[in-house]
Amino acid sequence: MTDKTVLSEQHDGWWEITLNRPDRLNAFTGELHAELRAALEGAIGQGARAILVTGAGRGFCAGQDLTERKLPEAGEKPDLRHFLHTRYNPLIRLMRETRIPIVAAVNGVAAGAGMGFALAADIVLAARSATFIQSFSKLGLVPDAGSTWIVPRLVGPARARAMALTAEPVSAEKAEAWGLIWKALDDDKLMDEARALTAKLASMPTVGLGLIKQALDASEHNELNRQLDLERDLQYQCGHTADYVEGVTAFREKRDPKFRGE
Ligand code: T3D
Repeated sequence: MTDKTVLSEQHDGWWEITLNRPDRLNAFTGELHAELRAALEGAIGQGARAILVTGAGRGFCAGQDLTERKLPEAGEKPDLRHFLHTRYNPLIRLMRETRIPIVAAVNGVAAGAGMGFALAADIVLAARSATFIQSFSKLGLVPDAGSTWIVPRLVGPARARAMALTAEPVSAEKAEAWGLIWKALDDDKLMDEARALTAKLASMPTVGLGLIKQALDASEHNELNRQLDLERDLQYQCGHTADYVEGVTAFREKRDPKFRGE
């Protein structure tokens, strides 16, 4: 037993990070934010080549812990900006800016900022029983944790607006059909597949994968000519890696490559 709100387990080149407040569906508190940031930064700092994030118990993450905030008395004006500025925004930036691939295994409901957290991962797998909920509108809030940016880009404006305005749950299977996530899996297969995928990513050319993330992120705002130039420049960098040499050599020698992440 542990009272840690985030568990971090090292494997061969990859880390599994688990939100651990199962009785609160892993809702975010200040403590959980701090432990999650430390776990992600620790894994990256110790040379992780891939990271898996998931939730303990029956939920993935129910967003902000709604019992943590002191509600304002008459006349008081709380500053919710502070919590986005110091907690959610740095978390989403860290996940999007790291060159290490992150897989999310959404084992149950992902609501509010918990959905934004899941979608900040590079590849999102979900159990068929999981649901995705933009629950903010029920509280008089706007979607945060990057949701107003990523959801319309993934599913288009019509679905993004309806999700945000109605707060209706979207099933994992519909999320897959819409392109919100990569794959919905049978509940009992989720963690095995997520771990196998993360281990596979950790054995791939790490520098190249990081540059793929960079290229796809940049394409969100680049026009074609700029993106073509970027592809040229990133390919130049790839050509200097040992993994590029290993990949081509292994192909020519008709054997499996052994990438070192360099
Ligand atoms: O303040 C700021 O920083 C602003 C930023 C906000 C970012 C946000 O994320 S706002 C959105 C916050 N999240 C929500 O609004 C979701 C609230 N939860 C729910 O709507 C439901 O729990 C779910 C739809 C996610 C799941 O429903 P269900 O029926 O499967 O489970 P449940 O019975 O509602 O929840 C189980 C327990 O977890 C329950 O506790 P209990 O009754 O057994 O003692 C419930 O209170 C607790 N729980 C669920 N979500 C939260 C929570 N406790 C605290 N905070 C939660 N977000």
